[in-house]
Order: sequence, then C-alpha cells, then structure tokens
Amino acid sequence: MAESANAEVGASVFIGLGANLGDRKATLRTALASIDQLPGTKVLRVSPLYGSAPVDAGGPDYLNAVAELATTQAPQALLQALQTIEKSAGRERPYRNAPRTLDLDILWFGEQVIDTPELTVPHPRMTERAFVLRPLADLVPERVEAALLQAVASQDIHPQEGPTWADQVDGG
Ligand code: A4P
Ligand code: MG
Repeated sequence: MAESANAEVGASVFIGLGANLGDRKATLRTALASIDQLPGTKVLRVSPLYGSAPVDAGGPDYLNAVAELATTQAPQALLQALQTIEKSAGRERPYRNAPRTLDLDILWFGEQVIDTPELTVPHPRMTERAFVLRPLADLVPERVEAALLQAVASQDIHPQEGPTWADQVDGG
C-alpha cells in the first residue's frame, strides 16, 4: 500500500520527459495526453517546464519536465507503451544520446528496484542530472536530497513555465 498513489489506480510512477527537436512543448503535451489515455493509467501531476543545455550530448537545448502517474500496468508494459508514444512522436535512434523529438524515461516505479536488460529502475543516471532532479524536487521535495541538487547546481538549466504549461490546449 505504501507504494500506491491511489489504491484504485495502482503504483505511483515518476516519468522524465525530454525533447530537443521539433515543436518541443507541443510534443511533450501530446505525450502527456497519450500517457493519460493508457489503460489503467492517470497523469496525476506535472512539474514546471525547464529549458536545459544538453548533458553528455549535442544538439539544440532541451525542454524537460517530470510527471507523476498512477498506473496498474506492469513496469515492462508501461515501458513498451512509452516507447510506442516516443515512436509516434517521430523518435529515431541513430545513436546513443542523439537529439530526439521525445524521450520518456521511467525514473521511479513505486518502490520497485528493477535490473533487467530492458529496464533499470530507479533510472541509473537520474541522480547526475539537474534536468531530472530539479523538476522532481518541485513535485516531491522530500524525496530529493539537497546534496544531490547541490552536486548538479552548475548544470545549465532554467525554469521556462509553471506547471500549467501542460494544461494549455492552444498552439501557444
Ligand atoms: N531503459 C532502461 N531503463 C530504462 C528506464 N528506466 N526508462 C532502456 C526508460 N528506458 C530504459 O533508451 C535506451 C534503452 O534504455 C531503451 O530501449 C530501454 O529499454 P533510449 O531512450 O532508446 O535511448 P537514449 O535516450 O539514448 O538513452 P537514455 O537512457 O534515455 O539516455 P539518457 O541517459 O536518459 O540521456 N540533456 C538534457 N539537457 N536533457 C535531456 O533530456 N537526455 C539525454 C538522454 C542526454 N542528455 C540530455 C537529456
Ligand atoms: Mg530514454
């Protein structure tokens, strides 16, 4: 029960969203709408939107955010569903960390620890990255240690819009 956001809809899951190609904000909003429509899944909360310079990668600046979901899906099934959403946003994978229209990473899946070839949870690189830790700390400050935030304080990231960015329905 401790790992349920809502007993009726399942585990509390945190997803990192990123985009650095195309109409980044529109793509992230569409992705959230698609996630919300997955069977047994609801988007509970969305962080503010951040702009960030690529970390360990090249290309244009990213938009990044974190969303909290409740889902009854199993971790592997959710990963597959997220990859389908990435694909429908035109995601291509020419090489590791290539610029992308959409990246959806599972950060936490309830309290689960998963280590399979397809899925590692908690996400192995999340604690090194301000573009994950900052929006995560906006949603769950009690779960992000100050020392971790301090360690990524030099990374180039800036708040772009408040959490209502995800609610807008026009092209703005
Ligand atoms: N995979 C394993 N664990 C997970 C998980 N927890 N969530 C596997 C999602 N996928 C997971 O991912 C490669 C494989 O990781 C998947 O097939 C899945 O089975 P991918 O999305 O195809 O490739 P990728 O994006 O190149 O790798 P990954 O791991 O997503 O890269 P990172 O480490 O997340 O880095 N800079 C800024 N400012 N903002 C960004 O969003 N993103 C990256 C990507 C680099 N620099 C960035 C940003
Ligand atoms: Mg990814």
